[in-house]
Amino acid sequence: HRHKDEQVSFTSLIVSDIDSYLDYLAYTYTDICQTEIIGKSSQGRDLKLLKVSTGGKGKPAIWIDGGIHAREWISPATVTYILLHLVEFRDQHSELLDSVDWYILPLANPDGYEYSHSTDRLWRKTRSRVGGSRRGSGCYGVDPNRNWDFHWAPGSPSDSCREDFSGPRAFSEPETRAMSEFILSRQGEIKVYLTVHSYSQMWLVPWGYKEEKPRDYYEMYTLAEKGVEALEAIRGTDYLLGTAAELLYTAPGGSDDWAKGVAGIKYSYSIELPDTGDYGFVLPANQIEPVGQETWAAVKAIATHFADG
Ligand code: ING
Ligand code: ZN
Repeated sequence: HRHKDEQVSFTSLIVSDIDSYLDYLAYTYTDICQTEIIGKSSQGRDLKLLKVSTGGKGKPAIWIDGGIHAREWISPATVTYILLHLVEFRDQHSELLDSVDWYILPLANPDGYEYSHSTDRLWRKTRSRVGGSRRGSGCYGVDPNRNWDFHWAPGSPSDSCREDFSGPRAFSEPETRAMSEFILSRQGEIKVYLTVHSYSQMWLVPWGYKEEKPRDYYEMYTLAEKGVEALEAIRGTDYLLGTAAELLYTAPGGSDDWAKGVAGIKYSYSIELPDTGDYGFVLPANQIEPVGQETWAAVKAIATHFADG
């Protein structure tokens, strides 16, 4: 291989920390946990999801993914924290577990995550080879939050070096394709799509690709408000609630827009975890617990809405 350094022929310890924890949960709590490899990354890493369910058919399900962007380390940590509480403290919310199924993918972009640990702390994208010799740019990676097939916007080949390169085509990345295929295979069942990013302390509601709001924006906003209120009640962390276009910028090809626009998941949100910029992406590890705790409170509040019927 010409790009030997980019091939995975070693065990990646950072990624396997999280993978092993999912395996641990699956073999310790066999009655409610099940791992599933929903696909592979460009470099061949597993995309490992944990399903948490007490069984029975026709229950609403909640999807949560973390780590779409490599450098947002607080995201996989928080999603893993949520998983820990959901499973290991199951007795504290048994009614919730009895009425809602969970699909949780803590590490949606394992190649990028590994690369941000080994080589470039602020890497955002995947690690696919998009700017090969034919295209000329020699750059790697696609922004997996611009790559979803809903109002996907092509860039020019010379854009492949950009941090928000949308890819040579929609779903060019095996990571976004695998997630989308899994979600479509559970269409109708998944009632909430949550994707966890950082940073800026915002609860983002579609659309991200344009400034107009969905027809049912008020309902989406009202449920999100319950999540934000529960979150803020823990330690007073301030969150802004609104559309990405309103609070940040318009951006096509995002996963939350696709989940709503294509998969038909009414309640689809992107959560931007702390902080607001002091540490930014390089949030200290001592923030994992408090951020995990408050985010879990928000997720529980959202899930309770479906437990009530
Ligand atoms: N921010 C998101 C990004 O992908 C976003 C914000 C979410 C835009 C959803 C559009 C749709 O740019 C981070 N921090 O990744
Ligand atoms: Zn992000």
